[in-house]
Amino acid sequence: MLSALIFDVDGTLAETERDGHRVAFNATFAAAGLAWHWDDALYGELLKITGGKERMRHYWRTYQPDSMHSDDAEERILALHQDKNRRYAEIVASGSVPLRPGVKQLIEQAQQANLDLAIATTTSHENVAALLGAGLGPDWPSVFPVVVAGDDVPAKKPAPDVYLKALQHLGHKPETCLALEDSQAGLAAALAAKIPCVVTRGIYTADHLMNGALACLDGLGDTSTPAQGSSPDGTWHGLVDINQLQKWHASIA
Ligand code: XBP
Ligand code: MG
Repeated sequence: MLSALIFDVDGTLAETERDGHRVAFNATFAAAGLAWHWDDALYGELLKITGGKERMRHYWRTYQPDSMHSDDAEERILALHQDKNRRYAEIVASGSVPLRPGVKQLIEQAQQANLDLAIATTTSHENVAALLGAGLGPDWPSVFPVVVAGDDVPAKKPAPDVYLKALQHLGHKPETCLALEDSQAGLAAALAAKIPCVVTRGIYTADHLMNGALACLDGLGDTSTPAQGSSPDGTWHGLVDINQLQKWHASIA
């Protein structure tokens, strides 16, 4: 029986990457006097590297090795990341990065069904607080009592670490939970922790291979725009609500 939903954050709860993190990274680079600019297409490539600090390190080494000295690069990357997160928090607090359609409703339905709710993300606690504060209001920590962030564990997604730690906090077996993810790396992380996973593809993950997903859809859907994709029942379209997730989950028990 389904006992908990474990949500990814970036791309799953909201389309935070293109209009949130990316915009904040670029503003940070400009303010720091770095001639770095991540356009939409390049950012899609760079997302293969999970984690903002890791992404900047990779970009510096691969694309702009002469732009920083190795002696103080690590220190600068940490400072850039802090500034990026401050700017990201301002962007999401302005309300310009809303929760994806159906997310708030699904969370409310899961609460009514007495399911536990958790977050397993690559991003930081501060960024989760900024997004959920704006999307769910100040009481969001009572909605998500378990939040595991990238820097809480040795390895970020696609490693299973954040999911394994979330399972520990929840006290549930992996097969009784369901992960919600938007990306190949997130799906791989959930499956490596043996948690069944429903994927809602996003802007940057429309062409990711999603082998092993319990269902793979283009979103949760809403009353005017049903979700479409594949499910245990074959090609599927409709609204992904808690009853549907419970049915899909029961089909693999
Ligand atoms: C997605 C990520 C993150 C964000 C930026 O995380 O890879 O790195 O792009 O966040 P998820 P930080 O989908 O698991 O939520 O800069 O805080 O790393
Ligand atoms: Mg994601």
